[in-house]
Amino acid sequence: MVLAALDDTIVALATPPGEGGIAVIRMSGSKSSEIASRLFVTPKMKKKPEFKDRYFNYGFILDKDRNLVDEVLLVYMKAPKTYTREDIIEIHCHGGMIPIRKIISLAIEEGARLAEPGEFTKRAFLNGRIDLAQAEGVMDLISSRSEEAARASLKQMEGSLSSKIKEIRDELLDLLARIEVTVDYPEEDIEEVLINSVKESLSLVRIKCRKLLDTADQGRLVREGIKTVIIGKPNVGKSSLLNALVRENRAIVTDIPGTTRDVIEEYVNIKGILVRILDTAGIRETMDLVEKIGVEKSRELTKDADLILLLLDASRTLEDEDKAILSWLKDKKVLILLNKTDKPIEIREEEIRSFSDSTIIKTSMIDGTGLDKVEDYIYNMVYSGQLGARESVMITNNRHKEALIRAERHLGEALEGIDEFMPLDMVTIDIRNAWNALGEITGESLTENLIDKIFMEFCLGK
Ligand SMILES: Nc1nc2c(ncn2[C@@H]2O[C@H](COP(=O)(O)OP(=O)(O)OP(=O)(O)O)[C@@H](O)[C@H]2O)c(=O)[nH]1
Ligand SMILES: [Mg+2]
Repeated sequence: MVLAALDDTIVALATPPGEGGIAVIRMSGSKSSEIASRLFVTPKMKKKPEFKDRYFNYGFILDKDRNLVDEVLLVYMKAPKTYTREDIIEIHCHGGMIPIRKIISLAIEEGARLAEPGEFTKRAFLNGRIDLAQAEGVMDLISSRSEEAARASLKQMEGSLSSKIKEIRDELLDLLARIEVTVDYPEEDIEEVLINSVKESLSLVRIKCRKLLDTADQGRLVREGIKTVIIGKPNVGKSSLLNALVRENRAIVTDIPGTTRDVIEEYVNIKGILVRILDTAGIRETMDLVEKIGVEKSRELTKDADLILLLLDASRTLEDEDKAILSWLKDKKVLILLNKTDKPIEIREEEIRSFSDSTIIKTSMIDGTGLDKVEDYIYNMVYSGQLGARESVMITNNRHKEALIRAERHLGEALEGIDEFMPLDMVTIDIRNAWNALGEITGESLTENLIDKIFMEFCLGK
């Protein structure tokens, strides 16, 4: 990989645009301190030739005609112990569009360049402070919408995935070295022993890749949230369940069957996990066109749901509509809720069991019975009750998943090659491919263009 020239100094607003108490403008590069010293004056209106490392400087920003632009706090952070490993200046000004814009353009007039999206983090990467997976962890932390997503991003930012990948790559490199030595000095008996040990190591590495890949489903749920669809015949309490889970009266609840006509969507945080809940129109045979479209939509939504909450009215016997829904939800991840259990129970669990072996929970939206169990079920869906599962490395990024799939495939091809008695130096091609695919995760084996593309998707000022 070619390192880009990093001799210019970049500037950008690091806080979100809009009005706020303060805004932080950040500069990175060898000229940051020099540029800042030309804009900044102390309360005694003296220019400051030099800033002390990691100290807050109180003063003012003046324009070229020595007009006051804003009252600020300025920090200088000396390279290399900074976010980008370059000299950094942060100007904490008032959070209004005018001072922000003026200060940035003054910095540009003095020789800085407006940063591209993600460029500060890109510099941290190019200067070797963090690898690509860690940089992506930073971005995921910024955009995470639940505690668990933030936790996973933080771990990635700290390098837990990177060190796992490094460990696997080192094993492959070691393997390649072992093969190389014997290919250069071919002796029959060494070859035999070598082939067996290569095979064994390859299988072990492949298992490690697979284990990582197995966490990708969990990773997606943590990152994007669990898409949960509430479904059932009209009037069973679907909208009441949505309201109970989001703890507000979001959806209209009436005793008239067919109240909900369109899909209602809400995000809720259940034990730190993001859950996207969709309340749908009750499913029944209907002549009403609007309702018919709603019913169709409800069915459509169940197709890519992570979890379906099927509500049944416990105070009535199982009806044909319930049976129909139960049959088309076969092979789906369903949690059955027997609702209205505050009333005398008429429904028979054995009858439900002849259609489905999904978990059944008794609930009541009137007194809140069973809601804690529903929440536990959703939480356990992600962490599947495995002890320590929360602590291990998790794949949350599609790019990483895709690279791992390729690495795993190359390792499979290498193993096949050995089984088909291919010469070992041919097998090394597959091993090398796997090693490269894994290197894409940390950024070591990516071209500059692809790296640029990844950072361009990051947000401005980061
Ligand atoms: N007794 C009792 N009544 C409930 C319970 N849950 C909901 N209800 C009542 O049942 C009626 C229908 O509730 P909704 O939440 O609107 O039902 P829905 O499934 O969304 O109905 P549609 O939108 O028409 O499909 C309302 O009168 C609720 O107050 C419960 O657990 N027990
Ligand atoms: Mg409803």
